[in-house]
Amino acid sequence: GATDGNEVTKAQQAASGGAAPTIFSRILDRSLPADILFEDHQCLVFRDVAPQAPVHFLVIPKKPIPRISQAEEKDQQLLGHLLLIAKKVAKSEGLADGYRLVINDGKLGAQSVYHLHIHVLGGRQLLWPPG
Ligand code: D5M
Repeated sequence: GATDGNEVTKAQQAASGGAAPTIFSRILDRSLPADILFEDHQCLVFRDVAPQAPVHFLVIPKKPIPRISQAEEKDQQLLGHLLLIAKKVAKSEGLADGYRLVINDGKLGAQSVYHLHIHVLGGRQLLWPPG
C-alpha cells in the first residue's frame, strides 16, 4: 500500500529526481561543509576529503545522476559541461603540466558515492595502469 516502506522509498527517490540522497546531496544543499572551488547553475566543484594527489577535486552535476552508466542522451550537454569545468578548474589550480580525470562506475569500478562525479587528480607524476 501507499504507506509501506517500499512506497516511502520510492516517493523519496522521486522527490530527489530518481536518485537516492547521498553525502554529495548534503554538500549541494550546504548541510555538510566542503572546500568549494567553483559553482554554477549546473555543477559544483570541491576538494576531495581523502586526496590521492596534491591536487584532488571532484566535479559533480547538481542533477543527481547516480553513476555514469545511468546517464541518458538528454544529459549530453551537462556531461560535456562537466568536462569543460574540470579543465577550467584544473588550470586555475595550477595543473599546467597535466592531470587525470577519473569516473568510477559501480562495484568493479570502486565507486563509493552514488552521485556522479569526475575526479581530477594532479600535482605529481601519476602512474599507469591504475590499480
Ligand atoms: O569516490 C568518492 C570520493 O568522494 C572519494 O574520493 C572520497 C570523496 N568524499 C567522500 N565524502 C566526501 C566529503 N564529505 N567531502 C569531499 N569528498 C568526499 P568514488 O569514485 O565514489 O570512489
